[in-house]
Amino acid sequence: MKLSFRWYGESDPVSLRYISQIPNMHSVVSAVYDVKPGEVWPMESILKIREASEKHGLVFDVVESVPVPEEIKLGAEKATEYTENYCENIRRLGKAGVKCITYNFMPVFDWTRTDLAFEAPDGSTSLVMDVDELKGLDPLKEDISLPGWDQSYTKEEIRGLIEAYRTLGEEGLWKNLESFLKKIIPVAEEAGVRMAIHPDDPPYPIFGIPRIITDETNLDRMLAIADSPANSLCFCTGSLGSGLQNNVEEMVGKYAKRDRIAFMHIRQVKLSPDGSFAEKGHISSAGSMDMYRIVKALVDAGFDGYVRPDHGRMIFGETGKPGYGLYDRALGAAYLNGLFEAAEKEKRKEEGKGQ
Ligand code: CS2
Ligand code: MN
Repeated sequence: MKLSFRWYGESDPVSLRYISQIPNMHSVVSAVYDVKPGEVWPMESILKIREASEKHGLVFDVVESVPVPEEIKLGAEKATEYTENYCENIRRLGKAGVKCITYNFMPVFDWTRTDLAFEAPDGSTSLVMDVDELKGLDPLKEDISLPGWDQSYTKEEIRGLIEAYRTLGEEGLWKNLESFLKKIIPVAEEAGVRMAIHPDDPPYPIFGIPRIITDETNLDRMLAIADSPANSLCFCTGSLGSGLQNNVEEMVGKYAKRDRIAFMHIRQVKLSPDGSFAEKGHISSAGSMDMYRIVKALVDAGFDGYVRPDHGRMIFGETGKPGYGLYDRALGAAYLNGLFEAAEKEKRKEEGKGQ
């Protein structure tokens, strides 16, 4: 595996210098943040990230994300032009040495939580979702805004988008995903890039808006649209693990064996029977997923893709972007290093090759 860490660019309070000090750190996961979704990224901005990473002995070979504009997801008039621009971004990133591009197909909202700084008894804070709090809300009736939402939309625009997606429905969204993949995957193949779709977070519809990258049946359906390693998953344990329907440990093994995981986001959640969940420290004992089993499944399948610790808690008094502080993600990285070392040694032993 290649250990990686998300970096939000020069304005990120977590510097590349700090990231490079984490043991075994290999790749920088970043993006061009000052270009609107749907537009082409200037080559100069892409190369700037590469140079900055190289200065610290790191490789810029993973992008998260090239956002898919709503027009593509909705199949609107501009979809053709924006898809062409998307293909151009894939070509440019491939030329700059990027091997993996993360994206998602979530309508309107990326991840959704009801609280970004829920305090645990130990004083750490993390992102949580309380399904009861969510149930009471209807963004078409009330003036609401949840943490994590794109603040650049006006309330009226959000209303319009929600209505459009409710009309489009699940099958309409599948159709638009299919057209998009049919266009971009051949381009990715040629550019030597693996496209890695991030699951919907949480993995169920919210406010009557369809969400389709949610469970095993739908992951199978998505991967079958283009049966190519360039059409792969960004397997986010936290996102899929927030769905009561998902057995994450088994799913990781299944897709890793088929070589359809390009990128692993590893994080822990504590899931309640009603579907509410809280993000936790990475270790298995803190939440609902067995991290050793997840890593073992990857190692046993010969996984050689990218791994990053996903969201962390805020600890040691750190302040910053919710989920993306340095300390808890660095602890997560150290823990993952340990799990991989153990699983790799175990595998060698099982194969009779000793330590
Ligand atoms: C998130 C997302 O869970 C995560 O990794 O922070 O913002 C994620 O980067 C996007 O959904 C990927 O497109
Ligand atoms: Mn993730």
